[in-house]
Amino acid sequence: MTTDQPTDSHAARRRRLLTATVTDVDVDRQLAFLIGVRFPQDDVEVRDRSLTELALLTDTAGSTPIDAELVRRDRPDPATYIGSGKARELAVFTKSQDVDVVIFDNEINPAQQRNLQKIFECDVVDREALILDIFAQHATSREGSLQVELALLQYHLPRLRGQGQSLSQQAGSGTAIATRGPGETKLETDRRRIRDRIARLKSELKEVGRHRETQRKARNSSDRPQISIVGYTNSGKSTLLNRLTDAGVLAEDRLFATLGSTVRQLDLPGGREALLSDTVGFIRDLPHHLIEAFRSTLTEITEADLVVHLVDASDPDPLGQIEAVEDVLKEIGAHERPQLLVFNKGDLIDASRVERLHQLYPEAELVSALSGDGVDALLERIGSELAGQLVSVTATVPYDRGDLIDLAHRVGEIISENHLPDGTEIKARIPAPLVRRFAAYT
Ligand SMILES: Nc1nc2c(ncn2[C@@H]2O[C@H](COP(=O)(O)OP(=O)(O)OP(=O)(O)O)[C@@H](O)[C@H]2O)c(=O)[nH]1
Ligand SMILES: [Mg+2]
Repeated sequence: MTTDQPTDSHAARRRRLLTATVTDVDVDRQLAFLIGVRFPQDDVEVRDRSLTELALLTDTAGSTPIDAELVRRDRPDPATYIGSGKARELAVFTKSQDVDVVIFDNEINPAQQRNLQKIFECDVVDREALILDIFAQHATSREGSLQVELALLQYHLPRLRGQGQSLSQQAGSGTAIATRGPGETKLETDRRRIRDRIARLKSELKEVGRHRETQRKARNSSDRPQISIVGYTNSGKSTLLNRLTDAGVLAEDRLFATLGSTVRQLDLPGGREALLSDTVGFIRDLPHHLIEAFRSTLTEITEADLVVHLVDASDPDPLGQIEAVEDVLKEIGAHERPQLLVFNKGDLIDASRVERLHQLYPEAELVSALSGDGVDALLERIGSELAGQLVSVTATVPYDRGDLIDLAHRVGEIISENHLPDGTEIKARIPAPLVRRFAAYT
């Protein structure tokens, strides 16, 4: 970028950012300038898309991204990430535009953040802080608020420690002796307060988690299989839940519209019942602190009988989104659950893209949660995926154990049923964990 004479690509990027994000100009919104850094091993398109996504995140967080810059570097500068010369050059521009906040797409450390704030003379944050901020603004449930606060404090704690190190370094060099005593003491107090609060939040969350576990167990006493919809943020998970179950949850063209999780009963073809849940969306480089804090919300996924991985087929980079979601699934320990890949927003893509996705992922389903196209086939497919997990059982169940016959009807497939003098002879395919309930009658 040149600060006085924007180049073509600069102007084009600005236009794209603005049309991608700013729906109406609001003078009260903070103005943000975005910076991404591309290293030699990075794919330029991927970094560019990541920067566009950062613009959407910025908009979601309530700031207006006025411009963005993709800086090339061989490696990060230890003091300022982008190099102090580049930082000063960009600062001329941001000051001339009254920018309130500079947002980095890449992760910057606490020392770099402080140095950059001095140069830009405004707030400097990174993608992680931005995502945490969005969660903090939008968390509504008690559990969600506790989780977000925990993530925020864990993010800030090492940043406080960073200040402490610089204070003691100054003290060691003999330049800031006067500040050492009170500085260290205040820092110690702040740190202790934060640690105490973190401990309290963790124990409160444990309590909430126990409650959630009890609810989950109660729901599950009926042994209905559990299906979790997962996917990149804005891929249409809530729309699909609504389409399949009349759940009536909020679905919006916005990143992170959903921050909690919702469970609804799903009626599968053939009369089987299952539980379907929708939860918080994932994103590239989802902050580790958030994953940690939201672990209990995400447990549902790690215990699902089937994970429906929903992908926005109309996204410029669906494969990148799939990878990002796989990364999070791995991190929460859910990548080995049975998974069904489903492309959504089929109404928005042309035949050649359908063909290409089909070649790349022949086993995947394609639907439009919005129009309902492909949804019946998806239900059939979910039914057969779950049925693949069924095992055959033949038993003669006494008439006073009608509950077992009901169970087989609800969660399994009935092959035959004969009423004999000493009970009902049933041949069925049922989920493996339930076979032992029939053991006495086989
Ligand atoms: N054209 C089209 N739009 C869709 C489809 N499914 C969802 N959408 C739209 O995509 C946007 C996001 O949908 P949501 O259901 O909120 O997505 P989500 O995955 O729950 O998103 P988060 O909760 O924010 O992570 C909404 O504007 C939906 O109307 C579809 O099949 N076709
Ligand atoms: Mg949602």
